Amino acid sequence: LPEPDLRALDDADVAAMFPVPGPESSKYRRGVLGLVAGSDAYPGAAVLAVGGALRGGAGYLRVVTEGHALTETPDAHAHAHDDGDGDRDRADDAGGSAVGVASRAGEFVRLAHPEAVVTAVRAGDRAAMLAAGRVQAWAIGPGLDPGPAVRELVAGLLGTDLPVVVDAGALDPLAEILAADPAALRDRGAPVLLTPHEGEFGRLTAAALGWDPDRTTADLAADRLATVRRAAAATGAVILLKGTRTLIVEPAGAAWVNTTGSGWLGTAGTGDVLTGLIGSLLAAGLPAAGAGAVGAYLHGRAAERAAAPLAAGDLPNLLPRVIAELL
Ligand code: NPW
Ligand code: AMP
Ligand code: MG
Repeated sequence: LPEPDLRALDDADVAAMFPVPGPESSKYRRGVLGLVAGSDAYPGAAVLAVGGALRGGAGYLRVVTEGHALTETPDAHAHAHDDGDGDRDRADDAGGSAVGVASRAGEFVRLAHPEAVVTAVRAGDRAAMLAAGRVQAWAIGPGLDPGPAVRELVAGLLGTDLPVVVDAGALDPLAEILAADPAALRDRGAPVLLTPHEGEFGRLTAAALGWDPDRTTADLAADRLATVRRAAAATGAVILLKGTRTLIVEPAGAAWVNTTGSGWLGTAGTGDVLTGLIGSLLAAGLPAAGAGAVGAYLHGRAAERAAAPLAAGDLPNLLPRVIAELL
């Protein structure tokens, strides 16, 4: 088969793919997104990703944040018991919420976006994360603290049959999983979409594939598309490489290039908004590359409509106008 060409995204492509709810729609049919984001150090990343997800049209947004077990509060004693193994058992299994866990990022999200349903879980508690009900796609990474606990959560999501977006603090943990099991993504039934910036792409390919980071930087400069195609083929992931002209590349080589955006997007937190937006499109049922392409296009168009200088938090509320222009 000839290698598929690169396609430049335009308004018509995006309008055709954007999921518009029909008369039979409900919050569950629209798409339930599970978003794992935020930490004590970066609660803002979770807030920004939630903003992107809500204005991307998620029907139901479940946010999972890592927190700390409460050991002394009367509330924790009222709802949970300690069976002596050093763990605090969860008393509330119904909603999967980990009673007795406090999370700074979770509180930020609750205050900023009351629409989101937040569950705080202990670091690395994949069972509590996966107890979030009716989730149709997952997004993990903005503001997470990369390490063994996040690796547990990523492994838990890879064990589901749902599509997953992996960004930011979840990329290094995913790379470790891939280094140990190169077929980890190929063997699952649903796609994984990675959304690195160039620095993250260098770290990811070094850890997962053993690429030399300096050589990768040179390869990207010489032929960006070919380099991302090699990484997508080798990992089995759809890769969205962020930058001036964001590329979205499938493992088999089919690729899109984004045509919207401006230099004002080079500001902290814009990538976190994009991850939430893409997650909501994935939960609505778009294929992984389509969700990445539509998300990148709308995100860039929102930046074009924003008052300068842009702040990342401006982007979500510009999305309704951008979407209305297209449909
Ligand atoms: P250098 O220094 O240029 O040589 P990191 P991050 C390199 C959260 N955030 N763009 C660069 O190399 C995120 O979600 C929270 C960027 C450097 O070594 C993450 O969880 C916010 N970097 C976490 O912070 C708002 C590039 O990569 C390294 C690059 C860290 O994310 C901000 C930087 O990568 C942020 O979104 C490029 N095009 N090219 C909040 N308000 O809560 C090369 N690099 O260390 O992963 O840092 O992207 O800031
Ligand atoms: P992150 O580094 O994860 O915060 O993501 C940054 C976001 O801003 C990505 O969507 C990039 O594609 C976008 N971006 C950064 N710089 C530029 C630029 N000069 N032109 C267009 N988009 C940019
Ligand atoms: Mg980022």
